[in-house]
Amino acid sequence: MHIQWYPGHMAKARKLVQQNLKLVDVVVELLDARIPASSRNPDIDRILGDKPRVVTLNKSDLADPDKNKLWIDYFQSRGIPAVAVNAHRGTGVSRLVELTEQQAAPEIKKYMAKGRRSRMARCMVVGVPNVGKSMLINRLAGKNTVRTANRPGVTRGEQWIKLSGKLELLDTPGILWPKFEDPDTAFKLAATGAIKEDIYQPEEISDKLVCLLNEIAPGMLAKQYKLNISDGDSWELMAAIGAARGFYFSGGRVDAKKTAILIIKDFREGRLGKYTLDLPRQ
Ligand SMILES: Nc1nc2c(ncn2[C@@H]2O[C@H](COP(=O)(O)OP(=O)(O)O)[C@@H](O)[C@H]2O)c(=O)[nH]1
Ligand SMILES: [Mg+2]
Repeated sequence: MHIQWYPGHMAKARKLVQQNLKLVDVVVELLDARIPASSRNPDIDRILGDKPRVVTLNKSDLADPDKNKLWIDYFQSRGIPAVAVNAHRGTGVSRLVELTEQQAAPEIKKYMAKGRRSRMARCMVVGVPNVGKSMLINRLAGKNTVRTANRPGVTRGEQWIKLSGKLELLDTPGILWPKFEDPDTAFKLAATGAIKEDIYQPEEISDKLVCLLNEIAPGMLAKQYKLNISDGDSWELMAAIGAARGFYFSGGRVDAKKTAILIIKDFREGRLGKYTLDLPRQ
């Protein structure tokens, strides 16, 4: 799904999140583990305020495992519990439920301190498009598709899913916009597939991606694509990759677009290895 973000849409998205925020004790802030900075909504801290949260690095199966640890430490050192998950397979998901329950506990205590009977803690998933919100919600729901009745105040159709004896999840995620106005962020969103490539030329994304991968993992592309050169600038490498695959026009020139699309697809699907394109700011 691709969303065109205009100021009106952004205001509406923010308002929807703010409305649901009032109903929950904890927010599961979902990020793409390959680009934890670039897949973060630029206003998220202001929008969430002091609402307890758990930062969740999804698609951790496609990211560098050491960098996953680095990012988790980064958030935890700032007082935000963080966990790496793979919504596709369910890895890390029980740890996520545990952390969310832990974050909710003080909220429930505060609630009971007002003399009320204990209640279930509630949480919701928030993130930019394509981070895996729907997949995570489905994964968390699992067999618990028996959903509790609508509560007043919730948008019609939204329901609560019981995740444990203590915790319920809103079945509708909050969708916020990414920092697409920053060119480096836009490139990383495009490279990982969060922004549809029809907005960008594949050659441009592939050029930047090859540069970056060449920095992170020198020699990897030559090895993966069995190139007859071991190094070169991004255009030399792309031309060699196209040649190795036999992507030629009838005149003998390498089909740069076809080559670019192949490289981007191989990267997105993890065939070139596990890479994290964003590093935490020290
Ligand atoms: N490899 C991998 N792919 C995932 C994971 N979670 C989601 N995806 C894929 O990411 C894409 C977007 O997921 P979706 O749940 O629709 O994202 P949403 O827009 O945030 O709701 C889909 O193609 C999913 O198959 C994950 O943990 N690992
Ligand atoms: Mg979705």
